[in-house]
Amino acid sequence: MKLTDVQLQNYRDNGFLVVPGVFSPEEVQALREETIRIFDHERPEIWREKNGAPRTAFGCHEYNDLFRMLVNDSRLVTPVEQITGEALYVHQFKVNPKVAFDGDPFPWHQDFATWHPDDGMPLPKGMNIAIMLDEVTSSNGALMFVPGSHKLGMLEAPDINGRRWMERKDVTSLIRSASDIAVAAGQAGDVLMFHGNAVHGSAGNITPLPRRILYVTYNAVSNALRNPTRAPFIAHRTFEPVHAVEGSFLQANV
Ligand SMILES: O=C(O)CCC(=O)C(=O)O
Repeated sequence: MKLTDVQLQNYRDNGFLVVPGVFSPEEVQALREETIRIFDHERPEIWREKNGAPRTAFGCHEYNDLFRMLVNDSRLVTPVEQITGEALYVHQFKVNPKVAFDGDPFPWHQDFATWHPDDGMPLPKGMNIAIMLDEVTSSNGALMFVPGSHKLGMLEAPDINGRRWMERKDVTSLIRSASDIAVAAGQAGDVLMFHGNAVHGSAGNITPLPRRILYVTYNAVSNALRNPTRAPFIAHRTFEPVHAVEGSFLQANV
Protein backbone atom coordinates (compact mmCIF):
# COMPACT_ATOMS: atom_id res chain seq x y z
CA MET A 1 0.00 0.00 0.00
CA LYS A 2 1.49 3.31 -1.11
CA LEU A 3 0.28 6.53 0.49
CA THR A 4 -0.85 9.29 -1.86
CA ASP A 5 0.74 12.74 -1.80
CA VAL A 6 -2.34 14.09 -0.03
CA GLN A 7 -2.12 11.38 2.65
CA LEU A 8 1.59 12.02 3.12
CA GLN A 9 0.97 15.75 3.53
CA ASN A 10 -1.83 15.06 5.97
CA TYR A 11 0.50 12.87 8.03
CA ARG A 12 3.28 15.47 7.94
CA ASP A 13 0.91 18.24 9.03
CA ASN A 14 -0.96 16.40 11.78
CA GLY A 15 1.37 13.61 12.93
CA PHE A 16 -1.28 10.94 12.39
CA LEU A 17 -3.34 9.54 9.53
CA VAL A 18 -6.32 7.18 9.16
CA VAL A 19 -6.34 5.13 5.95
CA PRO A 20 -9.77 3.58 5.34
CA GLY A 21 -10.58 0.05 4.13
CA VAL A 22 -7.09 -1.49 4.13
CA PHE A 23 -7.88 -4.95 5.58
CA SER A 24 -10.84 -7.07 4.45
CA PRO A 25 -13.65 -8.28 6.75
CA GLU A 26 -12.23 -11.85 6.50
CA GLU A 27 -8.79 -10.66 7.57
CA VAL A 28 -10.23 -8.62 10.44
CA GLN A 29 -12.28 -11.62 11.57
CA ALA A 30 -9.19 -13.87 11.54
CA LEU A 31 -7.25 -11.31 13.62
CA ARG A 32 -10.14 -10.97 16.09
CA GLU A 33 -10.40 -14.75 16.54
CA GLU A 34 -6.67 -15.07 17.11
CA THR A 35 -6.78 -12.20 19.62
CA ILE A 36 -9.56 -13.90 21.59
CA ARG A 37 -7.50 -17.12 21.70
CA ILE A 38 -4.42 -15.23 22.89
CA PHE A 39 -6.21 -13.53 25.77
CA ASP A 40 -7.40 -16.96 26.99
CA HIS A 41 -3.86 -17.62 28.18
CA GLU A 42 -1.91 -16.33 31.16
CA ARG A 43 1.61 -15.29 30.19
CA PRO A 44 3.89 -12.43 31.24
CA GLU A 45 3.29 -10.67 27.90
CA ILE A 46 -0.44 -10.42 28.64
CA TRP A 47 -1.43 -7.55 30.90
CA ARG A 48 -4.82 -7.07 32.53
CA GLU A 49 -6.80 -4.21 34.06
CA LYS A 50 -7.17 -4.15 37.85
CA ASN A 51 -10.44 -6.09 37.55
CA GLY A 52 -8.82 -8.78 35.38
CA ALA A 53 -10.16 -7.55 32.03
CA PRO A 54 -7.55 -7.83 29.24
CA ARG A 55 -5.57 -4.60 28.63
CA THR A 56 -2.59 -5.43 26.38
CA ALA A 57 -1.10 -8.51 24.72
CA PHE A 58 2.52 -7.73 23.82
CA GLY A 59 4.84 -9.50 21.41
CA CYS A 60 2.28 -11.98 19.97
CA HIS A 61 4.15 -12.03 16.64
CA GLU A 62 6.94 -13.90 18.40
CA TYR A 63 4.82 -16.93 19.29
CA ASN A 64 1.83 -16.80 16.92
CA ASP A 65 2.12 -17.62 13.19
CA LEU A 66 -0.69 -15.36 12.00
CA PHE A 67 0.77 -12.31 13.73
CA ARG A 68 4.28 -13.28 12.60
CA MET A 69 3.08 -13.16 8.99
CA LEU A 70 1.17 -9.94 9.61
CA VAL A 71 4.21 -7.88 10.63
CA ASN A 72 5.65 -8.45 7.13
CA ASP A 73 2.42 -7.50 5.35
CA SER A 74 3.19 -4.83 2.76
CA ARG A 75 0.11 -2.84 3.79
CA LEU A 76 1.86 -2.17 7.10
CA VAL A 77 5.53 -2.16 6.09
CA THR A 78 5.42 -0.14 2.84
CA PRO A 79 3.72 3.05 4.11
CA VAL A 80 6.09 3.23 7.09
CA GLU A 81 9.07 2.67 4.77
CA GLN A 82 7.67 5.41 2.54
CA ILE A 83 7.62 7.87 5.46
CA THR A 84 10.88 6.91 7.14
CA GLY A 85 12.81 6.00 3.98
CA GLU A 86 14.66 3.31 5.97
CA ALA A 87 14.83 -0.46 6.47
CA LEU A 88 12.63 -1.37 9.45
CA TYR A 89 12.39 -3.92 12.25
CA VAL A 90 9.61 -4.53 14.78
CA HIS A 91 10.24 -2.55 17.95
CA GLN A 92 6.91 -3.45 19.57
CA PHE A 93 3.76 -5.45 18.80
CA LYS A 94 0.61 -5.26 20.86
CA VAL A 95 -3.15 -5.68 20.86
CA ASN A 96 -5.13 -3.33 23.10
CA PRO A 97 -8.67 -4.67 23.29
CA LYS A 98 -10.27 -1.86 25.38
CA VAL A 99 -13.06 -4.26 26.27
CA ALA A 100 -16.76 -3.40 26.59
CA PHE A 101 -17.66 -1.67 29.88
CA ASP A 102 -14.22 -2.24 31.47
CA GLY A 103 -11.58 -0.78 29.13
CA ASP A 104 -9.48 1.73 31.06
CA PRO A 105 -8.05 5.00 29.64
CA PHE A 106 -4.53 5.68 28.40
CA PRO A 107 -3.46 9.13 29.70
CA TRP A 108 -1.93 11.72 27.36
CA HIS A 109 1.61 10.89 26.29
CA GLN A 110 4.17 10.72 23.51
CA ASP A 111 5.52 7.23 22.80
CA PHE A 112 9.02 8.50 22.09
CA ALA A 113 9.12 9.97 25.63
CA THR A 114 9.32 6.32 26.77
CA TRP A 115 11.18 4.84 23.79
CA HIS A 116 14.07 7.26 24.19
CA PRO A 117 14.93 7.22 27.93
CA ASP A 118 13.67 3.70 28.75
CA ASP A 119 14.28 1.74 25.56
CA GLY A 120 17.38 3.63 24.44
CA MET A 121 15.96 4.53 21.03
CA PRO A 122 18.29 7.28 19.80
CA LEU A 123 16.03 9.25 17.44
CA PRO A 124 12.26 9.58 16.92
CA LYS A 125 12.33 7.28 13.91
CA GLY A 126 10.03 4.70 15.51
CA MET A 127 6.53 4.80 14.13
CA ASN A 128 3.20 3.18 14.96
CA ILE A 129 0.85 1.63 12.47
CA ALA A 130 -2.36 0.13 13.80
CA ILE A 131 -5.30 -1.92 12.52
CA MET A 132 -8.76 -1.20 13.89
CA LEU A 133 -10.41 -4.55 14.63
CA ASP A 134 -13.77 -2.99 15.52
CA GLU A 135 -15.58 0.19 14.65
CA VAL A 136 -13.68 2.81 16.67
CA THR A 137 -15.72 5.81 17.76
CA SER A 138 -15.42 8.79 20.08
CA SER A 139 -17.58 6.79 22.54
CA ASN A 140 -15.75 3.47 22.78
CA GLY A 141 -12.22 4.75 23.33
CA ALA A 142 -10.76 6.06 20.06
CA LEU A 143 -7.29 7.55 20.26
CA MET A 144 -7.30 11.34 20.52
CA PHE A 145 -4.45 13.43 19.13
CA VAL A 146 -3.20 16.99 19.43
CA PRO A 147 -2.68 17.67 15.71
CA GLY A 148 0.79 18.98 14.90
CA SER A 149 2.20 18.09 18.35
CA HIS A 150 4.77 15.75 16.70
CA LYS A 151 6.60 18.91 15.58
CA LEU A 152 7.29 19.96 19.19
CA GLY A 153 9.98 17.36 19.81
CA MET A 154 10.08 15.26 22.98
CA LEU A 155 8.18 16.92 25.82
CA GLU A 156 8.78 16.58 29.58
CA ALA A 157 7.03 13.60 31.18
CA PRO A 158 7.76 12.10 34.59
CA ASP A 159 8.25 8.36 35.08
CA ILE A 160 5.07 7.13 36.80
CA ASN A 161 5.20 3.37 37.44
CA GLY A 162 7.23 2.76 34.31
CA ARG A 163 5.09 4.94 32.01
CA ARG A 164 5.79 8.53 31.07
CA TRP A 165 2.37 10.11 31.05
CA MET A 166 2.33 13.88 30.63
CA GLU A 167 1.49 16.07 33.59
CA ARG A 168 -2.00 17.56 33.53
CA LYS A 169 -0.69 21.15 33.61
CA ASP A 170 1.43 20.47 30.50
CA VAL A 171 -1.48 18.84 28.68
CA THR A 172 -3.67 21.80 29.59
CA SER A 173 -1.28 24.41 28.23
CA LEU A 174 -0.58 22.34 25.11
CA ILE A 175 -4.26 21.90 24.32
CA ARG A 176 -5.02 25.56 25.07
CA SER A 177 -2.38 26.61 22.55
CA ALA A 178 -3.25 23.96 19.94
CA SER A 179 -6.11 24.34 17.51
CA ASP A 180 -8.03 21.23 18.42
CA ILE A 181 -8.20 17.68 19.73
CA ALA A 182 -8.70 15.23 16.88
CA VAL A 183 -10.40 11.85 17.28
CA ALA A 184 -8.97 9.01 15.17
CA ALA A 185 -12.24 7.19 14.51
CA GLY A 186 -12.73 4.56 11.83
CA GLN A 187 -14.17 1.25 10.74
CA ALA A 188 -12.87 -2.25 11.31
CA GLY A 189 -10.09 -2.80 8.75
CA ASP A 190 -8.97 0.85 8.70
CA VAL A 191 -5.35 1.65 9.47
CA LEU A 192 -4.07 4.38 11.80
CA MET A 193 -0.48 5.63 11.58
CA PHE A 194 1.16 8.01 14.01
CA HIS A 195 4.47 9.66 14.77
CA GLY A 196 6.39 8.75 17.96
CA ASN A 197 6.16 12.36 19.17
CA ALA A 198 2.43 12.78 18.46
CA VAL A 199 0.72 13.61 21.77
CA HIS A 200 -2.16 11.17 22.20
CA GLY A 201 -4.34 9.38 24.73
CA SER A 202 -7.67 7.59 24.91
CA ALA A 203 -10.67 7.56 27.21
CA GLY A 204 -12.09 4.48 28.93
CA ASN A 205 -14.73 2.34 27.29
CA ILE A 206 -17.97 2.12 29.24
CA THR A 207 -20.01 1.18 26.17
CA PRO A 208 -21.10 -2.41 25.45
CA LEU A 209 -18.96 -2.23 22.27
CA PRO A 210 -15.38 -3.53 22.31
CA ARG A 211 -12.65 -1.37 20.74
CA ARG A 212 -9.85 -3.69 19.68
CA ILE A 213 -6.77 -2.12 18.06
CA LEU A 214 -3.64 -4.01 16.97
CA TYR A 215 -0.42 -1.96 16.90
CA VAL A 216 2.89 -2.61 15.21
CA THR A 217 5.71 -0.20 16.03
CA TYR A 218 8.46 -0.26 13.45
CA ASN A 219 11.84 1.35 14.03
CA ALA A 220 14.62 2.07 11.56
CA VAL A 221 17.33 -0.60 11.74
CA SER A 222 19.84 2.28 11.79
CA ASN A 223 18.11 3.53 14.96
CA ALA A 224 18.27 0.23 16.92
CA LEU A 225 18.07 0.40 20.73
CA ARG A 226 21.07 1.12 22.93
CA ASN A 227 20.79 -0.09 26.58
CA PRO A 228 17.06 -0.87 26.73
CA THR A 229 15.62 -1.34 30.23
CA ARG A 230 12.10 -2.61 29.54
CA ALA A 231 11.33 -6.32 29.03
CA PRO A 232 12.30 -7.69 25.60
CA PHE A 233 8.65 -8.50 24.86
CA ILE A 234 7.90 -4.74 25.13
CA ALA A 235 11.07 -3.33 23.53
CA HIS A 236 12.38 -6.00 21.14
CA ARG A 237 16.09 -6.70 20.85
CA THR A 238 16.03 -8.51 17.49
CA PHE A 239 16.85 -5.88 14.94
CA GLU A 240 16.30 -8.12 11.89
CA PRO A 241 14.70 -6.14 9.04
CA VAL A 242 11.17 -6.96 7.92
CA HIS A 243 10.54 -7.55 4.22
CA ALA A 244 7.26 -6.36 2.73
CA VAL A 245 5.18 -9.32 1.51
CA GLU A 246 2.44 -8.58 -1.03
CA GLY A 247 -0.96 -10.26 -0.78
CA SER A 248 -2.92 -11.27 2.27
CA PHE A 249 -1.15 -12.61 5.35
CA LEU A 250 -3.98 -15.19 5.40
CA GLN A 251 -2.63 -16.81 2.24
CA ALA A 252 1.00 -16.83 3.34
CA ASN A 253 2.58 -20.18 4.22
CA VAL A 254 3.20 -20.41 7.93
O1 LIG B 1 -4.93 1.67 22.74
C1 LIG B 1 -5.04 2.80 23.23
O2 LIG B 1 -6.13 3.29 23.54
C2 LIG B 1 -3.84 3.68 23.42
C3 LIG B 1 -2.57 2.93 23.48
C4 LIG B 1 -1.37 3.76 23.69
O3 LIG B 1 -1.38 4.95 23.50
C5 LIG B 1 -0.12 3.11 24.12
O4 LIG B 1 -0.12 1.89 24.38
O5 LIG B 1 0.91 3.80 24.20
